[in-house]
Amino acid sequence: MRRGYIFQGMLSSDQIRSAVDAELASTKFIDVHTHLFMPSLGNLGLWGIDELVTYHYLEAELFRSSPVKPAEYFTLSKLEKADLIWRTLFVENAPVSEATRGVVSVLHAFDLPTSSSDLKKAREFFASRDYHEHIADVFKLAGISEVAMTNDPLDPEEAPLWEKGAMHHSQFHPVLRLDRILNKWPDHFHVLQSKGYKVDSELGGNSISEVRRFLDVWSKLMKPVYMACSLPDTFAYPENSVRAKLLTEAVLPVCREYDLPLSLMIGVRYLVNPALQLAGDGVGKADLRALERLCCEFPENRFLSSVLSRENQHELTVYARKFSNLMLFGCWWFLNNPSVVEEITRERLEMLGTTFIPQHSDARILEQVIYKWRNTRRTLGPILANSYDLLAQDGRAVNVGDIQKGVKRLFRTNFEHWTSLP
Ligand code: HDL
Ligand code: ZN
Repeated sequence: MRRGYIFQGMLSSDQIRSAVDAELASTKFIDVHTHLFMPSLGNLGLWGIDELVTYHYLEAELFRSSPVKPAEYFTLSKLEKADLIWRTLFVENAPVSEATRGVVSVLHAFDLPTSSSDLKKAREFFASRDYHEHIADVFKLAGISEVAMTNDPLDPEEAPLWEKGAMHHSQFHPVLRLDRILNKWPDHFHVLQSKGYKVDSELGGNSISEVRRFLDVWSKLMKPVYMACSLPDTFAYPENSVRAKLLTEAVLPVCREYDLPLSLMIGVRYLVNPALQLAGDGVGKADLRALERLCCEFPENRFLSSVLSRENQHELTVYARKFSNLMLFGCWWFLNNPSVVEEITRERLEMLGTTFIPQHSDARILEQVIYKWRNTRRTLGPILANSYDLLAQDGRAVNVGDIQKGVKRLFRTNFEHWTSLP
């Protein structure tokens, strides 16, 4: 997109805001954490109106406005679920929550009716789309050049696709996801055994070297840009546990060997309401001394981190000042709402300058990147402009180049350098 402004030299306050908005609009961002899938992973990639409307964020909101019980809801077909959610959250009620308004934003982006009584026209539109062209259109509307995926080597549906040689895609960066290994070893070590890895539940014998061999095989197969794991609010380190042993003796050494960051996403209280299934997770304040100790004891490893509790954000930002091998990213999940994004981003700019990654979409459905990045630009524009405005007020002239470099660092080069992206 051409930059619609030509400002020379020192910028006034109004020009700073215009320049920030223009740079945010014209810079193609890297989306550093999503649950999207490259086209060669087939039906794992979710897209279209029925997936958008049955997003687990909306399922949680449905049960607050409908008499339907979760057990009954989950027996419905995808179309029946979408019809129920559309009627309840979009017709009977104005869609004013972040997640409901996001669906409206996607429909509007494709010039589709946003207040229909049903999903007929939207279904016809998405059914008419060519998937590959649609991906290109969606990325363009979202203003992103590429996304990082979430790829689970122990997912029974996904793993065989990689083993059969799923074709890589330059706009979809693989991420080796470790939850089943680090958090659910007792439930999954037998899968490694079935693939010929000599491991056991207590990590006896050659288990650690065999897990490293497993990670080596998958690092070669997937070519991930980083490894990742979500962790509970109770995550502790140091700790005499299988997780701590796997993390320090297998995962971190392989990350060093392949020069990969490890992303630690901390603070989930899994299935606080199991009846809601994927929508059933909650949030808990974590003890970030675990992250502190890992950053301190493993200075050769690079860490990415996003934590889920608002109450952990200030100390996380302070930790980023203490450890230059720690890169913060995003306003994750329950934090991805303007009221919280504003607070988190302001304190990060104040304490870290532009040395962090402000946001990721966490998109599960392709078209969500459209509204999640539109919201990010809308929320962060005034906040970023304020930082440059204060600089000008305090005596340092601000020019367009400053803003261009700052926006690029926040939304592209911090991640590129951290992950050694080509
Ligand atoms: O663990 C994660 O990556 C989380 O983002 C979960 O997938 C969560 O369910 C989610 O979708 N958050 O937005
Ligand atoms: Zn996620």
